[in-house]
Amino acid sequence: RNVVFSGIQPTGVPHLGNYLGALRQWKRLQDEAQLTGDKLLFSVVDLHAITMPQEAEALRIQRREMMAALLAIGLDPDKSTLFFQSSVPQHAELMWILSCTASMGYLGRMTQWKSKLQINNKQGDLSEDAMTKLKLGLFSYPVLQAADILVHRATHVPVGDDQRQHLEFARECATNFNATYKDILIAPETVTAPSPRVMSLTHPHNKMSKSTPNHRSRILITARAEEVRSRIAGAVTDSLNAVTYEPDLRPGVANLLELLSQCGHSGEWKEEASSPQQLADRYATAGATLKDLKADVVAAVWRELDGVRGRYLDFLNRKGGKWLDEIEAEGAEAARENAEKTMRRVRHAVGLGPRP
Ligand code: AQP
Repeated sequence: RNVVFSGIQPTGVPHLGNYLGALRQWKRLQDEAQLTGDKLLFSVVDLHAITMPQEAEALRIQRREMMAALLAIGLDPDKSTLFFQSSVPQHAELMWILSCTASMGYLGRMTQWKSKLQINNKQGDLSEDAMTKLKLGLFSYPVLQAADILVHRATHVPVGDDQRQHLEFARECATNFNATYKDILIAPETVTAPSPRVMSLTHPHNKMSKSTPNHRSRILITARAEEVRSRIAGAVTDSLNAVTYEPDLRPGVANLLELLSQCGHSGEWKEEASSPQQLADRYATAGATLKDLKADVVAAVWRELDGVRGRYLDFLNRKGGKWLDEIEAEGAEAARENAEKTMRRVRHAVGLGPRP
């Protein structure tokens, strides 16, 4: 039986990039699990969120908002185990054990901490000042991510393309542990969504991100119809008022075509054209303008998001907020039970606990 695990940081309400890159896939896997019998665990990874500065009260709220958002896109607590990472202490415990066989050299080559600290040189060479700014938690983030996955004996991890490197590292952690102690941990497979990286609407060379200050750069999955329209209308393109698919030369237009391709358009030629290139060819043949393209993108994105906001607000406020707490508590209990099974074997293998 496959075990699927994935996580999302409670650093804000998810956006279209999170949704198309990861969450939509989680929902699809949940639907398929009715046939496959796969076990599914999805976590709001709050311990990861504090690798960057967070205001305590804001984080407390954002954890709940993220849980409500996961439920609003259709994750069902009867079918998937949904929980806060910090409710399951086995994640942090395994992280420590993995840290003792993880290579600093390997972690040093990871790109995420460099991009968060805006270190651009390839080797990631650090000045003394940067060394002070680089916190141990941010540097060792991939070890915790590996523990999240390995503690649940996940076989498949659906993530966005940007997480490939971390998944490779998680496999390395499993191999190191198994070679040092005992063959217990499972090296998981990465499942990337067919969606490539969704780019920022204001800076289409950067990925769409929750924590970028400019709100106009993203569309939240809880957006109202009017917000979707105004964000797409304001999306940065260029001065050529025709549709072509040239990701390097015209990243803004390419991003819109990718979004349309992902969300599916409803034009009469929808059977024949679905890839961004095919869509661009159709628009070019029809002599369409960027305004025409944008109108179709608005409609397509709205078809995906219609209804999410209503469900999100309902879940956040049900039983004065208590309903969400109950759902999380049940999920956390199931996740702790699952993780503890692995940890008993791990503790024994390392010499920290009795035979399970
Ligand atoms: N722009 C994106 N396109 C496609 N997939 C994306 N993901 C994130 N941004 C895009 C995928 O969403 C999942 C959850 O991401 P995360 O919350 O763990 O953190 P992140 O990748 O760092 O996402 P953000 O939105 O950019 O958050 P902040 O601003 O907090 O760093 C992952 O599977 C990721 O691949």
